[in-house]
Amino acid sequence: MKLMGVVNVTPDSFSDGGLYLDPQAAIEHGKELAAQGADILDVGGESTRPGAAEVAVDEELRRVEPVVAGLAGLEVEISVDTSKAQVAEAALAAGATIVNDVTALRGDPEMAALVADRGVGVVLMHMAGDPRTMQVNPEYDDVVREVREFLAVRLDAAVAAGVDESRIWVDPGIGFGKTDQHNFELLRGLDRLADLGRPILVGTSRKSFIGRADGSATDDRLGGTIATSILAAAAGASVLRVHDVREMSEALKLAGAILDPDPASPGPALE
Ligand code: PMM
Repeated sequence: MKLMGVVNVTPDSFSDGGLYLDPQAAIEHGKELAAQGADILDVGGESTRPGAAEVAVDEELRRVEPVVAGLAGLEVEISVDTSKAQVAEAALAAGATIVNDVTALRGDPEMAALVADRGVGVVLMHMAGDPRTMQVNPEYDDVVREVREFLAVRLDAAVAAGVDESRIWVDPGIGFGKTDQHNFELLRGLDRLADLGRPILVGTSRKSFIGRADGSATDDRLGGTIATSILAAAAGASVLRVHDVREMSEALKLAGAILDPDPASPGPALE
């Protein structure tokens, strides 16, 4: 199980927008998440929340590059959350080793070739529509089947473009063109994505469907984040993208001791 800690360098992300717009503050935040147990730091300069405005490439570069450079050299991998090849290229040059592309390599015609050429990891995420329109009446017959089919097609396309299959992770895109029920169905049915044969990344952290289910405010969704993430892990997710790394890491230790006991160890002490 891997934990991906979120380092947003944006003025408008839904949960932490504006908090870490200053590169130094974002770097400090990333270091803190690494110390708390993050395996990967996901640096993003463009908000993908519903209705978010697009960010010009120069501005995204200006936000992301110094933060990736400032975090490079830590004992963690760095992913860049972008769908722009120019931003990915600069981030890879600055030390990132994974491209987290919410468009699954559809957003920029140069992206697949870049990932293939650099031999880096890539996250292929499902999104219906784009962030401006995706929450307008999303419809599926069987959301798990359709997300699975989409990911299978994008996986084939990535491999055909020369991307090393062993470096690809897939992601159902919780909240990206889905109703609350769709999100629940996906989390329940995650095991149906297992036969894609690739690690599954899930990001539920602080998302609005949690707030609609339990009445919590954006920066107060830890309970729902932990519940959804642990259930996702139990259903087959192997990478969790979260803002609250310390708490998630604690919760995972307990869940792991129960779900994945090491027969050689006496189990957790009952003190
Ligand atoms: N969610 C957000 C941004 N990037 N990337 C992946 N792979 N999966 C996600 O679920 C995902 C993502 C939105 O959350 P944020 O605004 O807090 O970063």
